[in-house]
Amino acid sequence: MEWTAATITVAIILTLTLGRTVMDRQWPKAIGILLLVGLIAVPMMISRRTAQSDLKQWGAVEPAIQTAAIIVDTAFVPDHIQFAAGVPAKLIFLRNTGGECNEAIVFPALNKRIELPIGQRVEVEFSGGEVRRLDFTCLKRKMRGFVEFST
Ligand SMILES: [Cu+2]
Repeated sequence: MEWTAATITVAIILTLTLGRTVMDRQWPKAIGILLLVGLIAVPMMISRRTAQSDLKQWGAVEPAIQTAAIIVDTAFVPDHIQFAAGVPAKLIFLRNTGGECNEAIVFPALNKRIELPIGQRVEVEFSGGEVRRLDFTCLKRKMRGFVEFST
């Protein structure tokens, strides 16, 4: 249900009326109002859900995915990425032959180790819901980088 001025007004009136009937112990009236609300709200919610699944079927509500690539050499290039919070994100790591302990990277906060075979594209996906900064390092923690989700 959309929270337009009209639906908010109706909701306030119904809540006040319902409150009064409950205080006056007019139970049949209170039940009547609740049934009325159900009769209006349930079909609205069902039609809304149907509309959304139709949209999904047509690919219209597929979330956009932010992507960025990082070259892993003797350093991470670039060494930090900025993403918008609340949007799914994908980091693509591409490891060159440079560096000593780059066969994997670590995201300490996620307790995650990601193997980086030379010359292969490795994708790391984030739901991106929260505002946060995630650091990552090479295995000896000499090379450092981070990805930041901000508003
Ligand atoms: Cu290293």
